[in-house]
This record gives sequence, structure tokens and C-alpha cells, in this order.
Amino acid sequence: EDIFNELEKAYLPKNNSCAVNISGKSSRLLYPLNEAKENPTALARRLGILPGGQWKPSNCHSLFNVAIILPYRNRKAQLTIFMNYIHPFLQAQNLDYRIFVVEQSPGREFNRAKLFNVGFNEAIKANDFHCFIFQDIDLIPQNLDNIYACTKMPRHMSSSVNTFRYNLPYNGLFGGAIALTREHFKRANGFSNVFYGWGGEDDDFYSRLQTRGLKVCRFGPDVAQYYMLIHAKEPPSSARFVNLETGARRYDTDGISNLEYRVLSHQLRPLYSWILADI
Ligand code: NGS
Repeated sequence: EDIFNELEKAYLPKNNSCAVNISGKSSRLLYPLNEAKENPTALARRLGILPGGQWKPSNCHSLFNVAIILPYRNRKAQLTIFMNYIHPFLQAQNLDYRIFVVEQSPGREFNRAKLFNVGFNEAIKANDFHCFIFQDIDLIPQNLDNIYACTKMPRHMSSSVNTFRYNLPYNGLFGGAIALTREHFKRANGFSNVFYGWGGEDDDFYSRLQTRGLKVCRFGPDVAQYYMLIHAKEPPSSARFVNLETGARRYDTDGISNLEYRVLSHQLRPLYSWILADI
């Protein structure tokens, strides 16, 4: 299929549009390894990144206006590796982007899905983003053809991960990294807010999309390749199956529509916008 026709453009500039770098070549991005850790300010300056992790090409009009939402807690080393890698990657794709890291305050178990909802809600206050990438920081995209922009259908971006030997474990997997337009996300009422602890929230979200008539797409396994950074596996939540089974009843009432949280802190850090939320 023609990827170009599948892309949902945020802007339609009359002239001087940025090239869309879908070249068929895999990425070879090399840069000093620990710069994001040792000196994030220097890295931001070198790459021309504005405070809060914002960037756009200066010599052409980007076709895509993208918010990248990363849920976070307690994985500092991975966060710096991710930042080191992702900025040059996104810049090579000529995107107009901003990165949001949404950290969950201490207390309850991690709620990845609700942090995505918070990130979405805060991002749309900040800018008129058209496209949203929701992704885990342990996933490093390996191919520049895997464009961090939205397709006409919601897209599962990480269908080919090294830990699964670059195979898709099951057809309904919609975890890891996904791309949706603002319209798609609103139509699904975002993610469920009730999935505390590991597992199931992505399966629930996939069902939401299906129920709303939103079919998903994937690029080929050679393009959708990711390398997963190693970490200890979380014990799965015991409530996840019950939450999944009862999920359909809550699609309209549990999500963006009833989202409640408190922003405890909001900082424009050199490589990303940091939001600390009590959820
Ligand atoms: C399923 C989980 C998903 C998870 C997927 C892959 O079993 O949330 O495994 O996980 N669903 C349930 O637990 C109901 S992974 O192997 O990548 O850690 O995304």
C-alpha cells in the first residue's frame, strides 16, 4: 500500500512543505551516548530544541504536528537513553513535535492508561496538536521509515519488537507505541482510567476502537521494528481480567469524559515537558 496516501496530514502548506522521509533505508543514527544524561542543556542547544522538548524544521513547513506522550515513573536511566535517541530520530523525519513526560506521583500502582489521558488533556491545552503518539520509554524505534505521524487509521507502531523476535504475539496487541489523531482518540473516549497495575489497558483500548468502528493499521514488520530496553517485568495486576470483561459498559463513562487528576508540577525541561500528576 502507498504509505503516502495513508498519512493524515496536519497542515497543508501551499509551498515549501518538508519532505517526508520514507526512504526505504533503515536508520543509522549515531550521537554521543550519554549526552542527555550528562548535559541535557547542551544536547538541546546542539539540536536546536526549545524548552519543553519542542522542535520544528526551520527551512520548510512540517506536514505533521505531533505530541508524543510518555507515561513515566522511576526509570531515569531509560528516560535519558530514550531522549538521546528520539530527538535526532524525530528531527530526521522533519516533524513539528513536542514531547510530554507524564509522571505519576507516589502512592498507588502505576496507571499507564490514565497517564496517557492526562498527557492528552494537557497537550491539547498547550497547542493545537493534530496527532498523538502514545508510547513507552523502553521502546526504541529502529527504522526511520516508521514515521511518528498519524495515518488515517489508528496505527499500532510497535508490532515488531526484538523481545518477541520481531513477531506480533497476537493480532489484537495494541500496546507499546501507537499513533492516533485527536479525532480518533476523542471518538474512543480515550483510555479507561481504572487499570491500575500491569496489563490489559491496551487490550481494552483496542476494543474501544473496534466498538467505535475504528479499524487499526500497521506498517510492515521490517518498518515497525523496535528495540526494547531491558527492565524487570512488573507482576500483572489481578484486576485486569475483570476490568477487561466489564470494560464495554464503561466506554462512554470512563475515559476522557470523566478524567480527574491534579497537576502537582509542570516544568519545561530542556528535552521534554514534564508533568507530575496525582491520579
Ligand atoms: C497481554 C496483556 C497486555 C500486554 C501484552 C504484551 O497479556 O496488556 O500481554 O505484554 N494483557 C493482559 O494482561 C490482559 S508484553 O509481553 O509486551 O509485556 O500489552
